[in-house]
Amino acid sequence: MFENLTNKLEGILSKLKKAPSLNETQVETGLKEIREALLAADVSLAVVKKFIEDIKPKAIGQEIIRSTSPGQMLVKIVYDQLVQVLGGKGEELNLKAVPPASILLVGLQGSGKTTTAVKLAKNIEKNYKKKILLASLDVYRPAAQEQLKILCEKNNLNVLPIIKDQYPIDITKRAKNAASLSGADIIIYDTAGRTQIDLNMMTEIKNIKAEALPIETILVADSLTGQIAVKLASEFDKAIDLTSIILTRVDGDGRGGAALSMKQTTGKPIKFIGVGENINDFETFHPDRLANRILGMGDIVSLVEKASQDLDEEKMKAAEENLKKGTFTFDDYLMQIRQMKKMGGMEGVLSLLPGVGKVKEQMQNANVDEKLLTANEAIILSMTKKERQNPDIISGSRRKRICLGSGTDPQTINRLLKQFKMMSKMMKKMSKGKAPKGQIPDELLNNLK
Ligand SMILES: Nc1nc2c(ncn2[C@@H]2O[C@H](COP(=O)(O)OP(=O)(O)O)[C@@H](O)[C@H]2O)c(=O)[nH]1
Ligand SMILES: [Mg+2]
Repeated sequence: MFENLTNKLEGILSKLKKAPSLNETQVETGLKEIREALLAADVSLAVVKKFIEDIKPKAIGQEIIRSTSPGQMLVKIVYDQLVQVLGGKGEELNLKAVPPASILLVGLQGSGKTTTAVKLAKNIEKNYKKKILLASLDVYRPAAQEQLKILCEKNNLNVLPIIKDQYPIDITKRAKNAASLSGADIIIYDTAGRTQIDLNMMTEIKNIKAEALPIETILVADSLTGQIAVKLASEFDKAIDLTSIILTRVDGDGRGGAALSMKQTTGKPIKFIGVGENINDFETFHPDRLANRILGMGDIVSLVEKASQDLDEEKMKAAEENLKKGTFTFDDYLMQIRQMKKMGGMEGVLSLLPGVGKVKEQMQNANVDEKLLTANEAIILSMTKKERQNPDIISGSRRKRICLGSGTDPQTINRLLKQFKMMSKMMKKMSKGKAPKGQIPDELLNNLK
């Protein structure tokens, strides 16, 4: 899925991501290519415009320039924006209602409603451990009700028995009764579709909705229809207030325009995608995972991590400022320990010391114990916010609590407290020019062993 867009973005970004430096023209060209790729993927013009407008200031601004690896940073910026456009954190199905809660599936004929009703039921059963009743309100298409019944029976799902010639509203009432009697938590209504939206269809759905009082009104839309699916969603929403979207046939969608335009254009989140004809070909929609797939770079995750590590350097600078001001706390220290572990060595944190001339050499000779870092991290994590800001309050009973929380012994805690005190004292001295620069005093170094 989304192969076309993936191929294009991969081409554009892999050229840029290796560049050791990027000038404004290169970035501009890259953005223009991304714009074209999105348009070719049938993403709506308004969404594309906003996409480029949002990343532009970041891409040609400080974030790229200050970054140690501008190409990778650009990948991260594009990735973040993709996640944003796809719906940010993503939204879960809303099931917070007095049971039986109703879910109403609407959409055009052939969009995949009946198949989706069954897929969704299986998904809810598995992930939310709820008892479900399905009911078909499609009294127009021959054998539509039987289709749902057969699918449900095949998949061990409860389905409302068919009574011939009953109106949709009456079936809805019957479903509510049956659900109450059988103790079902959720009713999923599969409704009739038309080949296009018409007044009769909307009136019928409105009436059904008034009877069913659904907590979720979900449009099932065929992603292969691209912008038509998005327009359809807007129209349905205007008429009957949707709560969410399920996109089907995403397995065959090489472009991805509907998925990328839906949230921003309609304001409604995509909650699931159908990715095949089988009952299990159904996935919770995760914007971040999809953005990963779309960027199509197996190494994107590590790239992004690397990029955010670059951002950590800014936090390190802030810690350095605190250090100089003498307001260095255990929170700053924790951040340093983590950075240090990432960088795979003690040098990182000590490179913060003003004037690091001989530090590296000293460190290598001193054999600092990396395990101690992990213990120190556990200790700081077991401290309260207050204790991290003001370690002087750590009394006997607090120390005992920290011991238990971190799985260390009082000795290790004392050593960390002593080390921290010494460090901040020394930092203050150094920043005031009262201590020799470019050298770590032996007493501190010994404490790190
Ligand atoms: N490839 C693929 N086919 C699907 C998907 N969802 C539904 N279909 C197929 O689309 C056709 C119509 O589905 P149906 O549920 O009957 O649509 P309805 O008219 O909206 O109820 C069936 O052949 C389904 O197997 C999907 O996510 N991927
Ligand atoms: Mg159907």
